Amino acid sequence: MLLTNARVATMTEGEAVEPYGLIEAGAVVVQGERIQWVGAAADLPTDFRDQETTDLEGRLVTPALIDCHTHIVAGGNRAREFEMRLQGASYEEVARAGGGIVSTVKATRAASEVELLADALPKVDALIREGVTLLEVKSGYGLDLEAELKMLRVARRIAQERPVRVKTTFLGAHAVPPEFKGRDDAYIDTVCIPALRAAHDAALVDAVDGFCEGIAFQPTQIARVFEVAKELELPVKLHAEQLSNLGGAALAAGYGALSADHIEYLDHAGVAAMAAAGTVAVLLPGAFYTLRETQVPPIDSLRRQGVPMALATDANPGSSPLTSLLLTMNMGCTLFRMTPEEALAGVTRNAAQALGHSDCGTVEVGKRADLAIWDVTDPAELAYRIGFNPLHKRIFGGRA
Ligand code: DI6
Ligand code: FE
Repeated sequence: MLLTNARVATMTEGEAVEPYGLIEAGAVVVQGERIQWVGAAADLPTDFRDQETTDLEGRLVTPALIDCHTHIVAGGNRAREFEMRLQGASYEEVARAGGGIVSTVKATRAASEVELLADALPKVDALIREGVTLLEVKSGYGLDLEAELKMLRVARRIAQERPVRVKTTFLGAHAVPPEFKGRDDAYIDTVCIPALRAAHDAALVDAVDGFCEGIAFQPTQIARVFEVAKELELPVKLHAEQLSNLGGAALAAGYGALSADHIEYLDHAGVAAMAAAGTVAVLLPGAFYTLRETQVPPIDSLRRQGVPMALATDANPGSSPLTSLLLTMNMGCTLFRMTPEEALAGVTRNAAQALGHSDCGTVEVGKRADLAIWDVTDPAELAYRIGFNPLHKRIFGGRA
């Protein structure tokens, strides 16, 4: 397949590279699943010229989008909690009153795999319609062995039902379930860790996550889970510094974490630890917006220290009922003052890095042909519009 007459935002990095890695009057050659050539059409080698050619009429080509942090498999919804919070209850107050994550746990435990899948697919479809080809899905609403495994099996099923790749993350350390109230250490040792081992044995886990927060788990408890992850040779990541600063990002960085996520309350020491470890900052403006948070993540500091920034939906029924990466990009710019180029890198190259994927996220020779073709010419337009989807076509592993 030869795509011509395109503006290609390759999103490659480097000294002599244009913003967005932009190539004008570009062409992309796709062979099977892979990108075989990309560059200015004028430089196209003659052996690539006589192929099935698509004239893109000046459209923009970018890497396909990647949502690197979702809780898209979950039972029920939390519209009532939304109402409570609008009447003044805080997210933490709702959680302490037995609502919040725990109410989704009840609904998730009660749901069958078929029901959970049926609930998740329309949301996955919304992402796909915006050019997503890879998403991460976390467990963490089961909080017992069987229900955690059930969630992860549903997450794996998504990739069989839809043309999309899925990375699964074990998030047993998400909240203390009601039956362990006041016994959080016992929960970690007798449920969370055995469930992680069982899920790993069933080949259901690609990475391990936790929620390090006053209303969830302390750093010492997260460390116990991460020790097991290390033993199992699974990469880790962490919900850190979302509502307060417990030093979670630095803890995660100490384990060579792929990412530290949320990080509104991250301090300089945390940024430095992430920079040293090569840990990606996954920013989740949907949760910031939904919770009407006012503390903005330390974007300038992350930028200055060269910490790669990714953006994700955090799609979940409580703090971020959001299934649009384009809107997430807009929020990253408007709420966090990221540049449109950073926003696009955040849902492509840096999102791939946050998932430990080196085979996608840029338009480069040898990478998977996961591409998005847009009815826009200026790449900044992707982050600028609100509630408008200019996707012309999505290419998944070389298939339109
Ligand atoms: N932080 C979040 O934003 C999600 N999980 C977490 O640790 C939201 C979880 C929820 O409210 O259901
Ligand atoms: Fe989350």
